[in-house]
Amino acid sequence: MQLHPHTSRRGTGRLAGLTAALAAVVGLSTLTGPGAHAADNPYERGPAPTESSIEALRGPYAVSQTSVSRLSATGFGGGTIYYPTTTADGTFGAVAISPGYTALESSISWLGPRLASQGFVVFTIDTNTTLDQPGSRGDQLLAALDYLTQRSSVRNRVDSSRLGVMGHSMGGGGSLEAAKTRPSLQAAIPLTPWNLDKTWPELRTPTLIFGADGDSIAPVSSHAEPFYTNLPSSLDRAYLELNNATHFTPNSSDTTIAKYSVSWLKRFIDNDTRYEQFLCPLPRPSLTIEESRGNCPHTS
Ligand code: 9J3
Ligand code: ZN
Repeated sequence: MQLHPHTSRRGTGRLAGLTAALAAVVGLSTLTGPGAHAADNPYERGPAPTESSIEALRGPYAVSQTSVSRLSATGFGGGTIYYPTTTADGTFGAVAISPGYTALESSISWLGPRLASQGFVVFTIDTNTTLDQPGSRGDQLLAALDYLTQRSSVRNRVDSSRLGVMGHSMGGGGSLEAAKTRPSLQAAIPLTPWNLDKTWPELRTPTLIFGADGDSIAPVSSHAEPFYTNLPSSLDRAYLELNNATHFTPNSSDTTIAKYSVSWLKRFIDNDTRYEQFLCPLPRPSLTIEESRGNCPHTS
């Protein structure tokens, strides 16, 4: 297409031309957020990642938090929203995270600032009761995402079309239930998940399942592994089995969980192919990873 000298795809006339010229002179990064550059992908956030940046305790974004009281919540038990403080980088994708059976939000709260500092709005929730089963936890994750995008004080910071779910144990089983219910979800990450339903052919959401080699509460042989195997083979999916780990490994800060979760959320919520290098080829067995399975390259 021929562009008139004084028109372009973005902006109109003299002012846009002046802005472009100014940006060229001073560099776009002085005008926008952390490590910004002219990106083809409108959902890309933050600087180019490295092995050390995805392993770091905190990513490039400063994080703020706000609590959601149980009384103000509908369909879940309240929680805490962690979000990038800046408003200079547009909206962010978001993820809701459920704890497991008998557990509170505090059992998964380490993921809030860890993931938000990489450029996501993260909602760690309490459930209605600590005894709720995976199906209910799935519904509650979806209610929390609806609260986040429609009613929360940070709703204007969230891109409601780019959402994901995570959870521990029955909360991980709940994240599979949520993805089954709402196929528009862009990513699911069950952490040492537990569910009586072993078959997930309905899922259309790219799913990364973490198992733990020493899990005696949700043994991988009857939970994480069959869940992975019974996802559609056409789906972008992965299974990472943590080495020297237990059912409760996801309840404390864990760099292996963090680095691959960040990469999965970036790759599928932000469509950020800069993170594909950490997911494909699959990580080889190591001191931290007992086994890995998945399709490479990814197809969505
Ligand atoms: O959420 C979980 O930790 C599920 C594991 C469990 O206690 O299952 C027994 C019913
Ligand atoms: Zn099923």
